[in-house]
Amino acid sequence: MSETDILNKIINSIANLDIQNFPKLCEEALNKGISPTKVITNGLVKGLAIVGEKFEAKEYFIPELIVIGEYVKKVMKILKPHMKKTEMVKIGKVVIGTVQGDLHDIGKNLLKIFLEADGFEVIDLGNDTPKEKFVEIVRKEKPLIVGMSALTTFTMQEMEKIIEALKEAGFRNQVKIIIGGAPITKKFAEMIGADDYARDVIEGVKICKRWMDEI
Ligand code: B12
Repeated sequence: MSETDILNKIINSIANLDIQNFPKLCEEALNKGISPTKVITNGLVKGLAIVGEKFEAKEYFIPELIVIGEYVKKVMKILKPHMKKTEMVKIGKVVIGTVQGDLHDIGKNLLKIFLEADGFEVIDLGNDTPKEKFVEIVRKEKPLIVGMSALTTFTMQEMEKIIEALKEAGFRNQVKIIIGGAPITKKFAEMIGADDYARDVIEGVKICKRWMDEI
């Protein structure tokens, strides 16, 4: 089987919720020398996009989405040990979290894996994270970067509240803020005073690394 064949099989197995087959396919991909990054970006993420389309087309419903969320966690466990860890001392501390009221954490969990693989120390606040928690952890851990994720139009406004809370606590100038998630745009990031936005985790990690070089 060629690389494209395996990646297509991975995409289809996620899109069709063919859970049993997936771990085997991942291992097959890794054995063939396909990098875990490729398995995630050219396989997993593309499959998830189809799941999203099927949900929108009312082909899948909430129970399927819950299954897929759990499923992705298992898959990450298989792939994570294969991701190249930067051997150097940690290059910087990043606090990440999905904002309050939002339970979507697949994208945020991917961000964590990719940041860690590139040498960042990541403090993950999980999902449904209140602004007070962001402030508390920034005070305690003094990260260089704060990353926020929101997947719905009714939770994205929380990001602005978190930025305001960080300002009020006097930390805004001590951290760079990056935001992401399906409804987020560059314009929205500018509007609420975030430092940047990324369409995907690969771009997000690139931005974080660039910031580290600038510091
Ligand atoms: C899976 C899913 C769920 C699962 C989540 C499981 C989990 N553990 O995360 C469950 C079942 C819990 C769920 C619940 C709900 N969901 Co839902 N869900 C989805 C779905 C199908 C996929 C989301 C996903 O994980 N995508 C895959 C990941 C990889 O993509 P991603 O998160 O966007 O991340 C990528 C980028 O955005 C970026 N990124 C993300 N975050 C960040 C952060 C930073 C800093 C950076 C740099 C990058 C970055 O990197 C990733 C790729 O590289 C979407 C559909 C869609 N098209 O997005 C709907 C969707 C987001 N859900 C939606 C809705 C409405 C709901 C519910 C309200 C449903 C309901 N009626 O109860 C609840 C809300 C619960 C809540 N309070 O949050 C709507 C939101 C619509 C809107 N108005 O905003 C969507 C768009 C579906 C739809 N079209 O109706 N959902």
